[in-house]
Amino acid sequence: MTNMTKTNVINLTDEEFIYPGNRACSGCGLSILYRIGLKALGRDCIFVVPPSCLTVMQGLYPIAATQMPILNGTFASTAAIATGVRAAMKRLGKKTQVVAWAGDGGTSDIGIQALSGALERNEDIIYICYDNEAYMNTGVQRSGTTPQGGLTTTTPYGKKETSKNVPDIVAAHNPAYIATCSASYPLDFHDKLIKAKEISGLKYIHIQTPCPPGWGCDERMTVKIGKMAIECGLFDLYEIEEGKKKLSEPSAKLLKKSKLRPVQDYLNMQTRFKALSKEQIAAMQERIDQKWEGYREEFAAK
Ligand SMILES: Cc1ncc(C[n+]2csc(CCOP(=O)(O)OP(=O)(O)O)c2C)c(N)n1
Ligand code: SF4
Ligand SMILES: [Mg+2]
Repeated sequence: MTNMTKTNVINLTDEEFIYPGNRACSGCGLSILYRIGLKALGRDCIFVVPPSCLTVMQGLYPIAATQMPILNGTFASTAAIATGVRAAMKRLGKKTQVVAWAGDGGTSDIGIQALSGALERNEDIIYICYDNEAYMNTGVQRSGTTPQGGLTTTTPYGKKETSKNVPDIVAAHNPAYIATCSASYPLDFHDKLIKAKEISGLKYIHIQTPCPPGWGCDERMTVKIGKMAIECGLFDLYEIEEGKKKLSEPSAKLLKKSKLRPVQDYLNMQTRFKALSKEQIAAMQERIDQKWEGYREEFAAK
């Protein structure tokens, strides 16, 4: 975001787009994102949302929490519905932003074919995946993005498989814009949305979203855990435009450090990782170290 003023708590609009009081758990990372994200999107937008914690948070007419129109669809068709709504808006000569906003289950597993199609056609929509790393709304079942070793009700001894890297899958389609975000940096998310609104074609935003009941942590630790994921180099904030990847500030500043915080600090904050063995944690640390060695070579000279 080089050509625009960064948003801070002083210049962030006071206007609210959700009514106070909703059904999110206290400490929900999604509720932080939703409130701030709507401030960036503004009133001229329509949401397309599959079953998820977000549908519960938004509520049902006539007591919906959100002030903008929302279409609730089936899991498999989120990106397809958004495509159709955007085409209708275009036919009416309207610039209305169409925003598909889905969970990790709805994106990485059940909705991936419609998303892949929309990506390939480079549809003019914003697609947001808030990744709380499991099917939370139905009681914490494993999803494609649940980390290896993570405890869920369907992986009671820890998930065996590695997680899908959804931004990488999306990047293989070469859409107009990709960004990763964190619920712990809502203003970074805000400004990436402002930028996405100005770009035509498909804009994909993937957000790591701590969830206290699903991750097994105290409600007041949400923001700290999200920040820790970045500080230990596990989850990285970046943008990809025209095929070029650029680290965003919270991650870019880590390039100057020769050693990052150990991933163990992040894992210790959540009971979902208590089944991990020492060997699994060492392997995880090794993968992070290798990734950052690559980043230092790739970005340090620029
Ligand atoms: C086809 C279909 N399968 C299962 C469900 C039940 N269901 C509703 S919400 C949900 C969990 C969604 O998980 P995710 O997309 O990660 O969103 P989260 O609940 O974590 O916010 C499931 C499985 C459904 N509504 N439709
Ligand atoms: S289960 Fe997690 S994502 Fe869902 S409302 Fe509660 S804290 Fe938020
Ligand atoms: Mg989820």
